Parts: sequence; C-alpha cells; structure tokens
Amino acid sequence: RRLVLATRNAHKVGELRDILADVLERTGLDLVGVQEFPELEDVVESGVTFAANALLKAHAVASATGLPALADDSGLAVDVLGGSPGVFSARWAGPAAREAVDGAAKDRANNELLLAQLSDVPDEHRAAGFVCAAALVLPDGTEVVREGAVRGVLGRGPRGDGGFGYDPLLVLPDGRTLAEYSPEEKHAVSHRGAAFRALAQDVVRLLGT
Ligand code: ITT
Repeated sequence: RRLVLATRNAHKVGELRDILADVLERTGLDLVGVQEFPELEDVVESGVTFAANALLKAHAVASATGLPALADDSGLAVDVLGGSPGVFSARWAGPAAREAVDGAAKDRANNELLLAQLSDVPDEHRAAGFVCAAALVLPDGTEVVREGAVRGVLGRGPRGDGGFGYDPLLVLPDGRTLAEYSPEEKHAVSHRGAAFRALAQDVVRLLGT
C-alpha cells in the first residue's frame, strides 16, 4: 500500500524518510514521492497558516492520486517581525530567491535578507522558532493536522553545513545552530520531528492493519 509524500522539497523528503522510518516499517506502507505522478500540478499555497497550507497540499494530492497523502508546511517565525517570514519562508527573498539556480542559492538569498533586516536588533530580541504543520489526508476526505515547534535565537551569521533553509541561523539553547546538529539530533528536537511523530500515531490509527 502506498502513501504519497506531497512535497517537492528534497530536503523534507530526506528528513521525513528518517522520521517516519519506524511507522513505515510497522504498517508496511510504502512512501512514494510526487515525482511518480508527473500529471500533478503545483498547488497554490494561498493559506495564511501552516496548517491551512499543509491541508491544501495533502488534499490536492490525495484527490488527484486516489491515495492517502502526507504534506508538510513549515517555516521560520521571528518574534520581532511579528511571526514573519512565516508561511512566506521559502520565498522571503522574492525575486532573488526565484532567480536562484538551485535550492542552496535560494536558501542563501533568504538567509542574507533576513540577517540584513535584523542587523540592528540586539541579541536579547532575536528569539525565533521553526514551526511545522504535518497533514494526513485520505482519499475519502478524512483529514488530520499535527503541529510541532522548536525555539532558539537568530545568530549574526550562518554556522554549520547540515540541514537546509534557515538552519545555519537558528541557535538552540546549547549554543549550536541546527545546521551544526547531526540529522538524528535535529529530528529529535525539530518542529518536523515533533509534528510527524505525533502524526505517525494517526497514520497507524487510520491506515495500520
Ligand atoms: P513544498 O511546499 O513542496 O513542501 P517548500 O520548500 O516550498 O516545499 P514550504 O512552503 O513549507 O515548503 O516552505 C518551507 C520553508 O521554510 C523552507 O523552504 C525553508 O526556507 C523553511 N524551513 C522549513 N523547515 C525548515 C528546517 O527544518 N530548517 C530550515 N528551514 C526550514
């Protein structure tokens, strides 16, 4: 039995294969990517919350494929910016991010813009966190969303080579950025780890044999 992962972000695919490894083994479900369905169209992420966008993506893929679908909508919320970039995290640098030739260049453009916007913000006001909404939608329309979050402070420059996106900027309480964590360490504390470990129980309840 197949479960479709409704994301085009290769980093999310890699992280979710790790985070969901146990539940996939337990249920015998086979996680397949959206690239196996070339007819699928891109979903317009018009929601104003992570949960709304995760549901939009999962519903689109579940109804187009007739298979249960999982989606992740996530981003960085900066306190002093009132929660921005939020649902706009992937495209915060706008044209600069769009013109970037690869994902890493796009991440760099987003990170540089955010650091420039916060250059005058003192250390005590640099609190921020990642948020993830994890959605499961079945072809009959049944839907579940679970959320997870991780908090830290934004550094003044990137540090570390792991992870993706804004990971090199978010300094956790132990003084390391998420990009300085191993994948296993990141999943243990991350917004995505928390959201999908919670959703894994719904996968077992709704799709387990
Ligand atoms: P899909 O919609 O296809 O899943 P996307 O990358 O466009 O891919 P989002 O709209 O959810 O996904 O945007 C997520 C962005 O938030 C992502 O591109 C990063 O900039 C940031 N982000 C999310 N999770 C992150 C993480 O674990 N570490 C660093 N940055 C993260």
